[in-house]
Amino acid sequence: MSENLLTLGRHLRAQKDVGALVDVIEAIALAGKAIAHRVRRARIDDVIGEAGATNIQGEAQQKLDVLSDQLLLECLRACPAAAVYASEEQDGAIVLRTRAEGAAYCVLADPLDGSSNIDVAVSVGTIFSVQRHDRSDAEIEQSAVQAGRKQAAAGYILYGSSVVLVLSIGRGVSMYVLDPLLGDFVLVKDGIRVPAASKTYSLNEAYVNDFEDGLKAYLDWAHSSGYGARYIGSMVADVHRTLLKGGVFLYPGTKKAPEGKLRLLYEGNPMAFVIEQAGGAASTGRGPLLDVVPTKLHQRTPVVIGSAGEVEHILRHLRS
Ligand code: AFP
Repeated sequence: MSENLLTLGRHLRAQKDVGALVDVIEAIALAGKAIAHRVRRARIDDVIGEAGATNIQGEAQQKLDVLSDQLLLECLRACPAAAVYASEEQDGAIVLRTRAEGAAYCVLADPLDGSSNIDVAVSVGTIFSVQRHDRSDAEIEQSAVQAGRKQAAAGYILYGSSVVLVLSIGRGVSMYVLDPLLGDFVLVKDGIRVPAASKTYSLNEAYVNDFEDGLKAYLDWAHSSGYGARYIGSMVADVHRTLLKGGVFLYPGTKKAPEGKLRLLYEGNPMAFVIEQAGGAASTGRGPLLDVVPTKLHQRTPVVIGSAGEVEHILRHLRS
C-alpha cells in the first residue's frame, strides 16, 4: 500500500490564490491535533467533568471545553494572519492583531462541541468559521459578526474512531484524516457531495410537544413514509453522518426557546457552509441560514440542514 502524502497544507498550497488562509487553517488543524490527544486521554488525565464555571450563555463549562479553547487561542496567537478569535467559551471577541499588522482573518469556534458526551466516549468535535477581517481596525470585532455567506472557510474536526477534518474554502468540500504515523492530516476525499435524498431525520424528538405544528406534521408524514431516525446528540457527529450518508439534521426552535439551542456564528454558519458547498441545503426553517445577518456574537438560530430534498420536505410542511 503506497503512503498518502497529500497533507492538508500541501493540498491547500497547491490551489490558486489561497494565500494566508492556509496558515489560519493550519493553526486550527494544529489545535485540533492537540485537542484530539487530550480527548483520547481525558479519562486517564482525569479532565472529565465540569470546570466549575459557566460560559456567557449560562452553560456549565467542561474542563475540556476550557482546555480546547485555550489550545485554539494559543495556536491562533502564533499565527500572523489571525486578527480575531471568538468562541463559545469567551464572553467577547479577542483581538489578536490588527490589519495594519497584516492580519486578515477572524476565527470563530465552538472548541469542543458535544463535550457533555465525553464521559461516555461519544464522538465530539471542533467547529470553526473563518471570516475575512475586511473592515477598518476600529471595527475589528465587527468583522467577526458577519453573515455566513461571507465565510472565507468553514469546517469541523471530528474526534471519533478516527480524527477527521472536513473543510470548505468555498470551492467544494474536502475531507482529511489524521494519520497517526505521519502526525498530519492527509486528504482522503475531495469534492464531497451530500446524497440528494435519504430517508433519515436527526433531531431530539423528545421535544415534540414544543415543536410548531408544521414540524409535527412533517414527523407524522416521515413516520408514515418509511423514514428512520438517527440522533447522537453531538452535532459534529450528526452532521458528519448527514454529509456522507444524506438525510436531514435539525435543531428547531421550541415554544420555550424559539431560536433553538445552536449558535449561529460558530455552529450553524460553518455547518451550513459545508453542507451547501457539498450540494445540500441549509435553512432556519424560515429562510437560508447563510443569509441571516447577525446582530450579536452568541446569537442562536434554528437549524435545518442536509440533503436538499429532505430539507425541502421539512420546509414544505413548515409553510403549510
Ligand atoms: P454540549 O456541547 O453541551 O454537549 O451540547 C451539544 C450540542 O450543542 C450539539 O452538539 C447537539 O446537537 C445538541 O447540543 C444536543 O442538544 P439536546 O441534548 O438538547 O438534544
